[in-house]
Amino acid sequence: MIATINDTEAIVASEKDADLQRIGIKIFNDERISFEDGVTLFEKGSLAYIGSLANFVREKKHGNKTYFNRNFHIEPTNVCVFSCKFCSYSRLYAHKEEGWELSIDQMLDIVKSYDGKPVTEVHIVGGVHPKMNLTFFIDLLKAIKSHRPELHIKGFTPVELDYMFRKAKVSVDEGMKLTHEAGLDSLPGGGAEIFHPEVRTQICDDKVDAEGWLHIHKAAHQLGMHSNATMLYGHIETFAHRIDHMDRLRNLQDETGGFNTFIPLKFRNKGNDMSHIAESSTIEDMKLYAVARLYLDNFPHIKAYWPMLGRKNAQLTLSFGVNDIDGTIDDTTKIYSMAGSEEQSPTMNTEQLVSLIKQVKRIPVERDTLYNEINIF
Ligand code: V47
Ligand code: SF4
Repeated sequence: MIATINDTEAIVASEKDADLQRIGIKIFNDERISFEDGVTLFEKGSLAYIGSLANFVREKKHGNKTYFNRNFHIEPTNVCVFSCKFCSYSRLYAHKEEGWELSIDQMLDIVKSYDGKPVTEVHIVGGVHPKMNLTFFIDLLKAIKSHRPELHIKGFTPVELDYMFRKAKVSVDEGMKLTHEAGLDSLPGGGAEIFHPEVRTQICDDKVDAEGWLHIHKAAHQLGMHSNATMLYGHIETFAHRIDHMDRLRNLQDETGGFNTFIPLKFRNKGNDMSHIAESSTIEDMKLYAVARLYLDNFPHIKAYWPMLGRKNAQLTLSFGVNDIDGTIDDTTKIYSMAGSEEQSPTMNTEQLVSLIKQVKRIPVERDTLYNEINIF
């Protein structure tokens, strides 16, 4: 149910803090909130207050609609030249016998196993293997497209792309053009972590930096491609680092309009070099989703990635600004089960996903990658 004028006045009146009231009025008047406002929401806002504001924005943009898509994942390898401290998934090249690496034929077999099934997207993301180069991935993209041309390929983070472009000695613009022409349709949101160098140098010092990440997404947008953006939160970052991250994304979105969705990723602490850091509470998770909805006024969608949050918490996010809960995912997705997610086998069929959304009185809508509506349930 969309909030009325009286509801919005009541929400602001329920708040005693003058700064929070002022921010609430800005939201209801459709005014952009500032960097300081974002930090204030984290520092002083109660879950009830910022949640109500975020739900107002969510319902104004999308009513009760909650999107999901039918997709599957391919993870070409978990061998990786980088050593992100939060990663439970990668195996250094020196220990590559402990990891996996798929050939083009093996990946094509995964695509073929979905023949006749109504999936609309394949999400390809993995480690950075020194032998899987630009030519290898161009051949993979072409092979998938020639087998199933209408399947949308969302693939490769700037971490993978930056490495393959540099090794092939092509510029970002050339590299993006080559991969796009070979069949890459859009970019997923991974590899963003926390942009601010005070955090990035501590948790993932050796991979592409913030400027490089944003440059690759900008180049993709300039070719007419869309993309997502993530933020890995709940470890050593401060509230200001979170807002800085969202601010850089909001600025690029003002320029290009190419982002579809923002996906907060909750740090999970099992089996990595940051296991001593406690995971964030559900209250903090919901606040993060709400502030993201309020700060990223130019992002159409906020997505909760349920394999990591768990089904119940993903359901809860739908009251805190989220309007998308990703897709029906094949159980080849290992990145989260290896980092301690509740969802050891992250598959949900469409019926289960639809009933999860209906249980909390929202309207399930199957979408394609670009949010064209396929089915309303
Ligand atoms: O960049 C790695 C994250 C990301 C951990 O665009 C971890 O639709 C939590 O970006 N705890 C890759 N997170 C996955 C990704 C993604 C997922 C779903 C949908 C989309 C999309 C993109 O996984 C990495 C990193 O931030 N990650 N380790 C961990 N221990
Ligand atoms: Fe490699 Fe990605 Fe893991 Fe970092 S998060 S070590 S880039 S697989």
